[in-house]
Amino acid sequence: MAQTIFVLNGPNLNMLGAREPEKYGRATLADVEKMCRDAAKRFGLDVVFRQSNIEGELVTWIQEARTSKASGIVINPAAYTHTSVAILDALTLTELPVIEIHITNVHQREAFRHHSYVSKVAKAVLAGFGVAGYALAIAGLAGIIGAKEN
Ligand code: CA2
Repeated sequence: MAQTIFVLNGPNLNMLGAREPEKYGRATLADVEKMCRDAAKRFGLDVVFRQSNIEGELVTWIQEARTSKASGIVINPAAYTHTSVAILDALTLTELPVIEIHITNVHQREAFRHHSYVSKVAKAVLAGFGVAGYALAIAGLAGIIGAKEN
């Protein structure tokens, strides 16, 4: 049976492609979902791809990743990266491998974006590759969970 990974996206990422293309690029979230599905398919992985503007909904989905026996999580927590102990706690409790991804290089931006709660639990962090980082994150997670490229 194929392994499943969750790709979770935090607040405002539904605006991708519609605002600030100089910062976030022109791809929409639907384009990112397709990229993720294509990247995962190379490794024989199924994808649950979701976005929410609500912190608690992201916490519930992180818990669902564990109860549904997913193999790992790729997450762009967006602004909750810098504020959410609840998301950190949920990710810690899943005991699943977590890859944190940011479209922009958060370390070149405002000081409040330099700290990430999620990095405390993430196996790896990607930032600054644009939306291509999602495919890189999936390839990295595939290696961690032992999914072979087909
Ligand atoms: O670089 C990233 O991926 C971020 O996670 C994006 C967050 C930001 O708060 C983090 O510090 C870094 C913001 C997501 C907002 O997404 C938009 C997309 C298109 C247009 C406007 C906002």
